[in-house]
Amino acid sequence: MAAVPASAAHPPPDRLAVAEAWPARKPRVLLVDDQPVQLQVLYRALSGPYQLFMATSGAQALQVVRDQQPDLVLLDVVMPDMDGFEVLQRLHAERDTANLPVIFVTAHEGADIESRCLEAGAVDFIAKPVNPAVVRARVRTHLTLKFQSDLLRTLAFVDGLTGVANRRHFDERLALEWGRAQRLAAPLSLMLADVDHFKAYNDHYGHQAGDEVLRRVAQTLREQLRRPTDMVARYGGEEFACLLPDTPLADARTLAERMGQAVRELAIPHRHSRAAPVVTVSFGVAAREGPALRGAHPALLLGLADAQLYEAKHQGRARVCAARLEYDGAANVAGTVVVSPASP
Ligand code: GH3
Ligand code: MG
Ligand code: MG
Repeated sequence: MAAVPASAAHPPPDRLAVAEAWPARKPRVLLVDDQPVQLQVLYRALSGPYQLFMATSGAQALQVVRDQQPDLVLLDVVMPDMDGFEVLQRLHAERDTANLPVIFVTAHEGADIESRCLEAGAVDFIAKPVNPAVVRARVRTHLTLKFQSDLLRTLAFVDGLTGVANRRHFDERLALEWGRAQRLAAPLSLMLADVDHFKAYNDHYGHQAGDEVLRRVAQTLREQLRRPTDMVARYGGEEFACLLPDTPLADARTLAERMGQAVRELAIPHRHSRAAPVVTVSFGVAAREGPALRGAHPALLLGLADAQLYEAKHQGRARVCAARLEYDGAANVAGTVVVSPASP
């Protein structure tokens, strides 16, 4: 039989949903088998359209997953030391790899082993000796499903207009970070940023120009963040929220000042603002610091940031107001969390 050219054997993704979901880079596939000759068969079947990684033991496979973050794993079931079932179990136990699709490859035949593989959480099953065309087809199908679900997950967490995180994503992260900060007695800051006199901006320059302002403000706030754990989200309308783990109030306040200055420096004319001749933002910042505040809830931090934002608006806009969440002297009494002035 004449060799099939690689391009014909691996047609490019053509359907719209597929084309949108597949990344521009080559998909990454990890091949795991304790027998090098089996690895070679899989390698030959898949080389070309994919970036391939290989491992000859379960332990090595877990290491490659950590180092290379593949999109899909073809996993031999029977291996000495750690078999495929155990590898899969360990992948599912880790948050980062819990959704990594795994296709089992095994010489054992029969409905029994097949159903055991699928029950263990594999997305599919390929019998040895493998048929290269079947391997290619299954890999393509499962990569497509994987990229589509990645895309959906991303879309569910991103604000369509500005590209930053959406409210839902922010609320989830706030709950997580609040719990972590309370447990570790770590500082956590929260910032609410609201565009000043934005209704007047829309009225004068039009809604589309307003949308463009929101995009540029979101981008500018994001550019000022320094740590990978910092997050900016569209909280609603023309209001943004930043979550800053391990950041005490004084640092969050400095960051808010810098963000405010960066937005000013965009120099977007705003003839109908009473705060400045350009687009500006007001900030309310709140932080929890020190030991766990018993009985306190993340909504209290949000409420405090909101109260500070209100104060910033009240004082004339285009400024930062900040406060710390703490007890009012009666230590460890739930519900006595009060506003205190920011430390200098
Ligand atoms: P303040 O300085 O007190 O914040 O005044 P403001 O005019 O910014 O506040 P107000 O809450 O009165 O108005 C907010 C405006 O933001 C009104 C609304 O039309 C506009 N807005 C909310 N979401 C969007 C959006 O997605 N796009 C555009 N262009 N405008 C929006
Ligand atoms: Mg506003
Ligand atoms: Mg508002």
